[in-house]
Amino acid sequence: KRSLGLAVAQMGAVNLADTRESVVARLMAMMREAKSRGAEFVVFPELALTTFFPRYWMSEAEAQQRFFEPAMPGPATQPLFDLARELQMGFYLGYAELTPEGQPFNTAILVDRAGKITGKYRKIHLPGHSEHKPEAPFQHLEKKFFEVGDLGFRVFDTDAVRMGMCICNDRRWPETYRVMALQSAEVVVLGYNTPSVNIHWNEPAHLRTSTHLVSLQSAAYQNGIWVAAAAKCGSEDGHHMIGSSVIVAPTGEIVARALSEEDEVICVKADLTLGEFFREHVFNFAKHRRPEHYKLITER
Ligand code: CDT
Repeated sequence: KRSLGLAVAQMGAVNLADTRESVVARLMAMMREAKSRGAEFVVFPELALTTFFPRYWMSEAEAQQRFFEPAMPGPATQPLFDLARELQMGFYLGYAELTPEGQPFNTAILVDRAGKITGKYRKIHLPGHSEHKPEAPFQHLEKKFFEVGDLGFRVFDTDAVRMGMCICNDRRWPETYRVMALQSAEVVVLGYNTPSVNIHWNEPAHLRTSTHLVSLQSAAYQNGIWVAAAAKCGSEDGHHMIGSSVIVAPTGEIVARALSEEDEVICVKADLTLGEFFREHVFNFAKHRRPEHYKLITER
């Protein structure tokens, strides 16, 4: 049986005053713990290096200066790559990317056990708004601070596992996973920052967690894939975000779930052959899909 020691490193709050160096030290401590528990790959959150800054109104220039990475690895993040090579541990990391041309993206990378970047993804489904909402308790300015990702939903063979990536709001859209499953993804990894309060409508608090879970569980089952999702959660300077980081099997079942809203590692030995049964039988795409009846999906 092919298997992968798969860990999710949930993060508690990163406050505005926290330095990149202190955050990287937390990530490194969790990478070491994941290794000691048998992991070969660890998933870190979306925008893992800073507070979830789209909640604050400021200019694009100020956001880029304070929260974006012009280089990856950069001086503060290099130690994480060095540790990955030392421990022979792959990872997913979300961060705010500023390209040499000045384009801002909400980005995630895949890094292999040699500490080399093997894949990049730029968030496609950007939630929120671009205008100032002074009446709201906080902002959700992803549409102001980021451009729509331009790399599509690709898959990457990393240490002999076919992996796909997405970021936060992408996880709620079935097309995200289906496009990667059509490229034979075996594992989809993602990070998220989900505020407990929805500023757009009066959503009951419990739905923030249940819609998160139902999205991941249905996607895992309907595509015969493992899904591993890492939250940044807890109260960042008084702004609470949900936890419930999980690892979901291709059966749609949650096999590990974080209990806390703090830094916490969850870990499983993921049987990569499990998804094959689903992809050979009920979800044998080549045999049973009827794309001629799905055209509307790409036309609208
Ligand atoms: N980071 C992110 O994409 N969060 C969104 C919040 C949606 S409410 C504007 C999410 O889907 O969890």
